[in-house]
Amino acid sequence: MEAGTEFVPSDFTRLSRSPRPVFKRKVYDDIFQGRLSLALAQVEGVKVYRFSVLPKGESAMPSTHALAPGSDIAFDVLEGDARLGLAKVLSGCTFQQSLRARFEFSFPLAKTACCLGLGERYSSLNLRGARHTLCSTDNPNHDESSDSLYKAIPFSIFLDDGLASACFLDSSAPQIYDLDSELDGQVRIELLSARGFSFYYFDRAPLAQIVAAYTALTGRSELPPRWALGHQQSRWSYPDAETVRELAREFRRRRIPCDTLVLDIDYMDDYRVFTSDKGRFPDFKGLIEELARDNFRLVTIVDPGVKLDKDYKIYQEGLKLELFCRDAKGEVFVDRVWPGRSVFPDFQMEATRKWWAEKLQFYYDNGVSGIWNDMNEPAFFDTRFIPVSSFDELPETGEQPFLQRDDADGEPTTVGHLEVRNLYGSMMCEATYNAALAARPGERPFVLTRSAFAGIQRHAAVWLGDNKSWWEHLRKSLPMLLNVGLSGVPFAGVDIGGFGETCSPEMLLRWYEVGIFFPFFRNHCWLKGRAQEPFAYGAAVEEKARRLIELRYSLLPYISGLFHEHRQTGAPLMRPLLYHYPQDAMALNCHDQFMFGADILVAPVMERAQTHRYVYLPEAGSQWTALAGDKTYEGGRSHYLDMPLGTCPAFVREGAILPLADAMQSTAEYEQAAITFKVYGQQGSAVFYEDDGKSFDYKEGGFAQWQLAYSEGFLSRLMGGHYKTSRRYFLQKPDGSKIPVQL
Ligand code: MIG
Repeated sequence: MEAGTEFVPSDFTRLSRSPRPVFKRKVYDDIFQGRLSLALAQVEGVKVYRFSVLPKGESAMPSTHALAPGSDIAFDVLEGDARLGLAKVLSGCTFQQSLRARFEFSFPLAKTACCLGLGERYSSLNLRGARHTLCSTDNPNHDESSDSLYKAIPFSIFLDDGLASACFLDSSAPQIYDLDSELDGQVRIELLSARGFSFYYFDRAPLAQIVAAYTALTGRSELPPRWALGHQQSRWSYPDAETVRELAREFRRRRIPCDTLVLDIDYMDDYRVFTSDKGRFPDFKGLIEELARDNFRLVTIVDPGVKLDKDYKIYQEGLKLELFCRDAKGEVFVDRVWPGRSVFPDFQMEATRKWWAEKLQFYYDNGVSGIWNDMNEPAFFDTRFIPVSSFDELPETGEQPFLQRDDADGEPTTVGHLEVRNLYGSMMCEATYNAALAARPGERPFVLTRSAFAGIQRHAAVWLGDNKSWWEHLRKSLPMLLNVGLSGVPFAGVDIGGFGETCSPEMLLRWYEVGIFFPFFRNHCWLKGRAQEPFAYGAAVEEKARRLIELRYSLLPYISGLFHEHRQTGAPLMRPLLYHYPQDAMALNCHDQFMFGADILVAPVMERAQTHRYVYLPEAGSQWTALAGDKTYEGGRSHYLDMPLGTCPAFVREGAILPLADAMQSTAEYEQAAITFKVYGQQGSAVFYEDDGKSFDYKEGGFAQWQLAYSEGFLSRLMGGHYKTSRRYFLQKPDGSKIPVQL
């Protein structure tokens, strides 16, 4: 499971490393002979150019499933030479096919441009000055040498002088982005593939508009079920029913809000997916019912590896239906993962996805609320991948670790695994999402995934895998999540407290201080370290953690509004400061703070034994108010602030009105909770959104969207929808007084 170690089959070593030291970048001639075309569409006011490449011998453009079905964006084919056309719109861009399975793009990068996006990168916010490889990899060691991680999202953004442009290279094959690592002012993109692909260029526009256009193309997240926005508690593993019951009791007894308990791999019978262990979970369904009575949801992990066991029904079925990946000799591909020797569903085929979705009914029949897809890069214990960045080109199909069959366009064609590896996780999630829809028609699914390709936001939330209980990983979670968000994925988080190693009480609190602003809000860790639940470190820590988690619940009306905003505009919830303040030089270089929506700025402490920090608040002439405590600060400068343990490191923009819910133990109490509209500054305005938090009725008017305004008095105007609640609403005026209001 270590990344970057050597590889099988032995043939591959031939391709792995150059025998001589290399002093120069290899330069290739162009050998391209296929078909090119350039087309243009206006998407969200952005000019989007599509440069399509069909190499000689390829008959059709393969589908990567990245584009949202039914997004019906019409591209007009542009006359003339496509290459020259591309060089004109993306000025100075060259394109060539260098080898049978290698394509290259290169274009100049403005001196001051900041590079963003590319999904999950172990990097600070600006990705410039490095090479970034996109090839889904289970790398449990996230450090400075990390390159590929679990996700591969080929959407790169270049921000310069207040405007952004972007590229989306829609291919599921490995890609390497060299973002001026040679300091020669060039972006070089290598695509290691022999198949056709499309390269989209988004012409200069404000960053928010670029993200809007990209998500118009690849889709946006539907609204998540409300419970999934609450606090989730996980561990590898809570091993038996009694532990789970006790965990639930502890949360309620201590009045620490929590919605969801998560079962990791040990709930299964010897790691066989679609089973539960009869000994440790004698009444799986009964346990879930019991938890539900106490307003807990249960999420279970599902891995793709199917145990190779001739007496196991799932294995027998998949074998008979020929749904598992096979090697070049036609043998079913076998590798070890948690169940021991295992086989791997070929999710590239629709038949496999349908079958998997049917099998997933096991969980829904038992009352499970959401599915957590792990190990879906896919990860193997034995097969080691040489970093693809050391390949000159993609190995021939027959030389790849195994083959897959692609039936996106009808008759299945055989394709080497590496051509579609980056899609494996996303295809598993598509199956899972559809399974949830089938099992619970009309209910919003919750799917969580580790591996993902462009467009994943349509089917799943993501978390960033095996971080560690390190201060550096707490710090890195900000820029990493920010780039994930800009890559179209709003519902994202990292393991609070850190997954590996051992968390300290101080670290847990600091992580919760910022974690309450992660869209996906889950505490998770392995079994080896110390327990990491919010009550694991004594009364003083518990009290502070409780207050922070309570604050998360009070923000739920605001958070629901942000998801609604994402659906309308593609905006992520966590945004770099430059998203809202692109002309502010301080904002441009800031990766230890972020905006949570347009109204809240978060500036957490992420160092051990640190009780103060500089907080930069943008916009001279405006005023910011601490979300907790109500102290005010001037905008347009930095402040050196006292931030003791347990602090809420958030500041609210002047002119905002935040909808804040009364405290609750779980989202089951949400509909009864009163909401207070709190005005920040002497006057304010806001859009307030609400719906039932569980169905898709919002697509047919089952929501209410209000325009709120306060100057001397309070005004509300219904802008859309007809959803009504019986809850009470209050207004908290600038002087602190609170009065009931009607919507
Ligand atoms: O090889 O299921 O990232 O969250 O607890 C480790 C056990 C497999 C990796 C996931 C982690 C999960 C763990 N999994």
